[in-house]
Amino acid sequence: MGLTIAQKIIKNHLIAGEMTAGSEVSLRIDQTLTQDATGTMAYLQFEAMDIPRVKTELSVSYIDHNTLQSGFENADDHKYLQTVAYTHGVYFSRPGNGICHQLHLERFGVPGKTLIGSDSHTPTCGGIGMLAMGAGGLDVAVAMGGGAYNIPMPKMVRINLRGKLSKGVSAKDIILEVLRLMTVKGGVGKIVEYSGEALSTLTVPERATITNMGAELGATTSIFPSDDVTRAFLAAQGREDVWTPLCSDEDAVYDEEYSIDLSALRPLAACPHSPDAVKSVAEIGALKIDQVCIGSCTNSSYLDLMKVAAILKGKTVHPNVSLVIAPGSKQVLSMLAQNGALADMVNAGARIIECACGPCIGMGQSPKSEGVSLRTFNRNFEGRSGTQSAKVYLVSPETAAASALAGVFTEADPAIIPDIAMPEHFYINDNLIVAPAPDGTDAEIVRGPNIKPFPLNVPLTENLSYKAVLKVGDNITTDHIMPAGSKLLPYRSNVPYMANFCFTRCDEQFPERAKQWGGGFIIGGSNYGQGSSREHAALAPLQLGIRAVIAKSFARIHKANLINSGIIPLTFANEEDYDRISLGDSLELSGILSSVKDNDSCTMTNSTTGDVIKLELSLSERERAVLTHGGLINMIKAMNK
Ligand code: MIC
Ligand code: SF4
Repeated sequence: MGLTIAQKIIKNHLIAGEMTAGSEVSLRIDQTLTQDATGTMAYLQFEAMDIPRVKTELSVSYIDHNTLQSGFENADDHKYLQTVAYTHGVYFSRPGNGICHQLHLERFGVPGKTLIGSDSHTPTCGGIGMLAMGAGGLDVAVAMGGGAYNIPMPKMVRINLRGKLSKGVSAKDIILEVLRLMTVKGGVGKIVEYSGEALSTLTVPERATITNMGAELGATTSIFPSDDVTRAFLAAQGREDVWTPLCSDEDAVYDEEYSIDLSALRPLAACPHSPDAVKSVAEIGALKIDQVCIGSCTNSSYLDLMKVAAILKGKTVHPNVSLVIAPGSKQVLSMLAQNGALADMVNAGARIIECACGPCIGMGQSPKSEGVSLRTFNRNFEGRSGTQSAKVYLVSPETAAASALAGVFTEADPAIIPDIAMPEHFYINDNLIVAPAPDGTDAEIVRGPNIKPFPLNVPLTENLSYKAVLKVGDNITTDHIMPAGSKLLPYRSNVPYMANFCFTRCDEQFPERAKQWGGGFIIGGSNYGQGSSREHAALAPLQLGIRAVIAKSFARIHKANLINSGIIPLTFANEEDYDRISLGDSLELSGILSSVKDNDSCTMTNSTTGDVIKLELSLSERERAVLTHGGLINMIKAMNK
């Protein structure tokens, strides 16, 4: 039987496990990336492992999230990240160089290799045929130390693209259409591969928009073949030598297939507050808008911003709209500056901000109260922009630019969108990448006062009796669990402080209640923990004494983070039992240690109501051991004794 693209890469990197969907596979990881919001924790964990130098082929630490620096905290963390990278063999991308995913695609990604990153949008490099996955910081730390990365073997989905995009319709509209078809939980446990006659019409930056936002499907990753288009992109980046061809076998077998006719696609938008609440721009109509933000790891490439500049050229942004543009990388910004496109944007009234995540993660540029904000980003979760009442729509760069001029939702006029060709040579200057110290150098690692020890769980005991300290609904995101934004992101190295804000978007009293009740269990709906890879969404609950989360289903990365923290993820055998638990009920998991060790199910007694509820445990042997030890760090420590 033939293999899919992802199966070929998995086969080449398989350390242990069977390649049958659902069973755990251990993969050798060639490259890792971290960013500054998750990186401090990852390197603290790496240091705790006592390994002098990373064992990967390449590891890069990027600064792109926490660049507002309204206090000493971020600057201190940046210094720590720079010095820890230098000492342990990690390349360091200085602030100002750009967004990790854009940069990794431009400068480091290699077709056919494996990459994990402590950021959920790491699949961006799937745009050049890399098996690139988001992971918790601890899993990245383990991979840097030469350990395997473990995932349930995903099912394979094929999306066949035919036809050709019309002018004014772009790659963003393709992924929005996929989200409409599959929803934010439709990709859980799956890898999405793109194929079909239309591939030759999609450049690498366009492909990367699609694989980037595949994260919003909950997919393990998304991937394109490595073909002549990939080769041309790598050649233009001066890296043709790393190109290898890679495609699926003709008789490869897929578990699910979709087909999209690009010629029939119209400009789309994801409406508040979910990336899968997709409508056409025409359907939304001439809705008045207050803000437009263009950038993020989804849509900030040279090609995207050249189209934006062409739409803005010679015009003025509508007086009621604030237009903000953040180019994805120094390379993009330099090229726009060199060819005059930057001047077209500035003259039209665009507010140019640094090459970083910025407004995407609520780092500045929060919209006004009740404001309507059009963004070329990938997430529009409630409150993520920093304004709880704002309504964020996710659109393509073309729709964003045209709407910024009109002051209302507008499709871009195809007549004014130029054909922007892929440059034959991108402007290359890697002067903001700092190489690590030669092996054996004894350099100082600088730690600021913002860095506090992270919480550790205790080994699992036979019985756990706690109250339901929080009950939430479906599709809870990691932004609900551990909000980000300019006020909290600076404390990513200070879990005890962050924990005071855990779940406050859903229930302001939660942190206080958890402390008073001495911890507890959380009851969740389906797709619990979707979104970011931030392990803070597990560490903050751990800090507050959460011992188990009982949900209808879990998002992949968050489930792994819970297990790494020693918090037990349990699912309801019958989803209706969710209704038999209320906030404050006393719950007993008796015999949980034995169940975690070798059972796929267990029962929980609701002592408040007398109900006995059947729960399921879907765990690999390795995960059972991690939970028994009370988390991965405890297990590593026990093994090293
Ligand atoms: C995000 O887009 O939510 C982030 C911020 O990039 C996160 C990582 C983080 O929380 O630091 C992600 O996507 O994993
Ligand atoms: Fe940064 Fe936004 Fe991309 Fe996350 S989604 S990496 S915050 S640009």
